[in-house]
Amino acid sequence: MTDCLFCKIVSGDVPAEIVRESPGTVAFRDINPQAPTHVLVVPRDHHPNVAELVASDAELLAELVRVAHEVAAAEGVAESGYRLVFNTGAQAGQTVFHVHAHVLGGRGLNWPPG
Ligand code: IU
Repeated sequence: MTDCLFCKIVSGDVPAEIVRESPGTVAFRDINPQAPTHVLVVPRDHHPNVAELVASDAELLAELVRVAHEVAAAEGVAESGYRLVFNTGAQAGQTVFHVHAHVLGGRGLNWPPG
């Protein structure tokens, strides 16, 4: 999608600090980190949210979750614990409608979330 920010990061038209890539995904640091580790993992293909992704390409969703765990391990937060978040829909706080997993870790995380 030409007007999608994360599509532009995937294509390299918008710069980002990329930390990991796989055949179907790209992982980059969130520009406004909410924890010492805050990385977004996105599919290269445009899908608006996780519900649409699992319906159309469940294997790609599995790859994305696998990469998210690899990011957590590489960042050194897999052992202590990390949070994987898919904000889905505006009321849940989704602001970029290209599905992305937030990988958050490196500090204690409260529950319930805000
Ligand atoms: P959300 O779940 O859709 O709210 O997450 C979008 C995230 O994208 C949010 O954490 C932003 O800080 C992040 N982000 C970014 O990393 N780079 C950008 O240029 C923009 C948003 I705009």
